[in-house]
Amino acid sequence: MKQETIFAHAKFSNPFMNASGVHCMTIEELKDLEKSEAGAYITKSSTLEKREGNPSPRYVDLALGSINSMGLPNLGFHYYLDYALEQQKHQETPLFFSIAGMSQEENIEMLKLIQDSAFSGITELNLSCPNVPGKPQMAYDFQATEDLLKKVFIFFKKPLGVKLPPYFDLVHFDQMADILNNFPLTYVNSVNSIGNALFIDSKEEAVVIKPKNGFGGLGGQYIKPTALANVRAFYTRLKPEIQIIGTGGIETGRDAFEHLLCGATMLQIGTALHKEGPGIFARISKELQEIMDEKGYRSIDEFRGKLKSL
Ligand code: RRO
Repeated sequence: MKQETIFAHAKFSNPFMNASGVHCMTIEELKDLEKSEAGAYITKSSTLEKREGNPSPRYVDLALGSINSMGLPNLGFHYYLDYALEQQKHQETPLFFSIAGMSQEENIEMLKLIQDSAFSGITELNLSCPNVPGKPQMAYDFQATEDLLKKVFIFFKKPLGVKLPPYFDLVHFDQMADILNNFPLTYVNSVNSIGNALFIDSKEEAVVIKPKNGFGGLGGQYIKPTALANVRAFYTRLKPEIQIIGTGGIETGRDAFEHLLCGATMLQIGTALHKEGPGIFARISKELQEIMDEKGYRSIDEFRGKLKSL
């Protein structure tokens, strides 16, 4: 395979990893990812304390994607930090650590604990969970995002990326990129699920998930064009030191190729991993390789970001 990827000054065997939330809640699931063909993997976004999350059914696979309103269930920050510290002693696959505090203070507290720990990997700050009733997606509040990052970078010196929700207006891409360019961020991950979609079973005349009267985050094929737009928009607006992780609608090697053309460096898979399991990483990496061989590309760097305009 010729998919070696340099990200955050480290080398990865390929660009593929899970999207936080899928197959990464328990140590057992994390271990499955570690022994898969993924180039890296990431923990479920955590809060300081363990959370049960929303009532079930709260995740449903759809023909063209998925809808979820998990509500940030997780086993608590220290469960994942203890695993990460143990894992890095005999690391086979690099591990990213995801956090999603319910407030600015909680995010700062977790980041201080990471800063003061021996964790030497990359942290992802999730600013875009759409599913906690009463809690807006932080990154739709531009001022709050800027305030948080100002406070964080006073003390946080380890590699840090942010997971963003999708944006739908060019002015919003401009405004968010202007904010992010002021900080020593390692990466931007676009996109989280498209928040608060409503999927209906017309035979039953009912919604398909229980929380929030059926409203939930949309993932999978439905969202690929939006994800590609967000990857491209940030790739063309952010300073080159800020790399991009492309997430949204990656199910085949061709989807991966498209995200890379838009400028992504790493690629996260959520819905399709949930449907297929960790075996997806070997398949998708093989499919990407077939496309690269057919086109005569010897490395991803030869085509990354090189999407043509008409
Ligand atoms: O747990 C969730 O409901 C969830 C989270 Br934290 C997130 O960031 N994105 C998503 O689709 N679901």
